[in-house]
Amino acid sequence: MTVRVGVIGVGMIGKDHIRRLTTVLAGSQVVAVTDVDAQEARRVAAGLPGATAHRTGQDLIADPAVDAVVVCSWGPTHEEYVLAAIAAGKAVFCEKPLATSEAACRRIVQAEVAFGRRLVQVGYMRRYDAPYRALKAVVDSGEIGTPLMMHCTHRNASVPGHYTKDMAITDTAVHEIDMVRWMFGEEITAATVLTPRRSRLGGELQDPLMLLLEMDSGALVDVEISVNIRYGYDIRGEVVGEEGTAALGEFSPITVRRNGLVSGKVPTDWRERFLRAYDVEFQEWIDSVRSGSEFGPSAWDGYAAATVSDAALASLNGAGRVPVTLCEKPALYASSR
Ligand code: NAD
Ligand code: ISE
Repeated sequence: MTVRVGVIGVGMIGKDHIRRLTTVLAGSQVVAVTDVDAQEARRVAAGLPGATAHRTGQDLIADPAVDAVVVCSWGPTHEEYVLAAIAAGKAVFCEKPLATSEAACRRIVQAEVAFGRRLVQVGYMRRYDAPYRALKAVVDSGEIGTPLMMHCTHRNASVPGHYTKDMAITDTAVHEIDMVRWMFGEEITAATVLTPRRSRLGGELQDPLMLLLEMDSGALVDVEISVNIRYGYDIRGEVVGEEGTAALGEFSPITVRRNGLVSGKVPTDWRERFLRAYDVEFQEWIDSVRSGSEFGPSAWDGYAAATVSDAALASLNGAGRVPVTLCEKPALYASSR
């Protein structure tokens, strides 16, 4: 069975996912697209044999030719489309964040629980990245002892003009928030945001910022978020255990030694750094839709990440250390995290 996919939002990542669904992966066909920029939606549809450009996301979800939905529009629009897909009983892959507040994510969780079966997967692709998977395997093996801390760095060369102060948490740090829940296999219990001296390259943004996450076990995670670092896209992570440390390797595929210097390539952006992770993530999603088997990161994971990101936002806005409390986990998500 070929999964007929409809894509909502044909901006940067929407186009990249359409490319991988169309030319890289097996088992799917993009049959419909939509965007508030209707002209762009028509242009993208014209490049996809047999695809329809729908006027709205709701029309796309209702289209009987669409088996499964991919949501790649801006974060604040996700809730509406994910709820509509659940109401239509269609599998939905939603780019992160699932929604931009804890309350919106809770409504999605409630709708999916009421439906009675998992339909939602959230685009937390670090869980599919080979270096992150290797790091987690070392942590899980116990070879560095009990994990005590993790140091994370999340640097973007630049961000688009519509990027707001809050997005440093809801759009950027949310990747680490999800990743450490998965890496440590436990929930986050408190968040504190510290604001260092501002970079003049960040304009009105508080850039950089430092996020401190407290894990249920007492382990601590620090995350540097810099979104105008200019030199490239730099993602780092090091877990400190009782008996050793384990860190993601440098990402450059080659190292050049010349004139007494050693140099390597820094990825330009997330498309380059996580290229293979997105491929694996989407192939597994297509296979789950085809076979009806369990999906990856769930609505519960999206809810947990949004709850922590709400706490971090409160901290960024002056609330200091903010504790995190999750609601009771529904049985539908027993295996989630
Ligand atoms: P973008 O601005 O390039 O594209 C978003 C597109 O959505 C635009 O074309 C816009 O016109 C369209 N849009 C906005 N509101 C809409 C609506 N109500 N209905 C239909 N279309 C609408 O942004 P982007 O960088 O592609 O990000 C899109 C989403 O993907 C965001 O949630 C972002 O956080 C996520 N993202 C994830 C990753 C990742 O690493 N997993 C990387 C980049 C972006
Ligand atoms: C973007 O939306 C992503 O998800 C990227 O992975 C992240 O690095 C960037 O900061 C976000 O804006």
